[in-house]
Amino acid sequence: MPLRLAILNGPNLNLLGVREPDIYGTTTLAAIEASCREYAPILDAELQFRQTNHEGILVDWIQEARDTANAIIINPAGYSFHSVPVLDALRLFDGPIVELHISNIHARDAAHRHSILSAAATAVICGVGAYGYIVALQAAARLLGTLPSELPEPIAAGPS
Ligand code: CA2
Repeated sequence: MPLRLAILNGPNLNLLGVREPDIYGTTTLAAIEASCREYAPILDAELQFRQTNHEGILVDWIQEARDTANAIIINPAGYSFHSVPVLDALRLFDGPIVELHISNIHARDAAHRHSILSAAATAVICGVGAYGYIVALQAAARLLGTLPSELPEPIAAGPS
């Protein structure tokens, strides 16, 4: 049975590639989704890939993932820094949660430095740019113990 991964994106990420390319790069969210969908068969994964500008919708999708996904990959964007409802929803998810940021949030200003959601995450990836989504897919499969054995050795069997 394929791995089911919910990739959830928060506010303003629909504008990726359009504004502030020095921080977030020039890749659009549609191009990121296409890359993830290209990579998914290597992991035998089925993807939900979604973006919303609305906190309640993100909470609904996290709750929905309890029944439809084995792991959540989430770029919560601005909700990272203050959203208790998103934190509470993540805490109710039983599987691995990979929190992902395109930029290195630790190198940002004080308002963008501390994600309160990391307390509910299994893993946090940041600063890898748009490629972080591919790293997150691998991380989710690894955390679920389903990284395929035919992957190149450093990916499949690296240090645990
Ligand atoms: O680096 C990331 O992925 C972030 O989650 C992006 C958030 C930011 O608040 C976090 O600190 C780090 C901001 C997303 C805003 O999206 C934009 C898209 C295009 C241009 C400007 C912002």
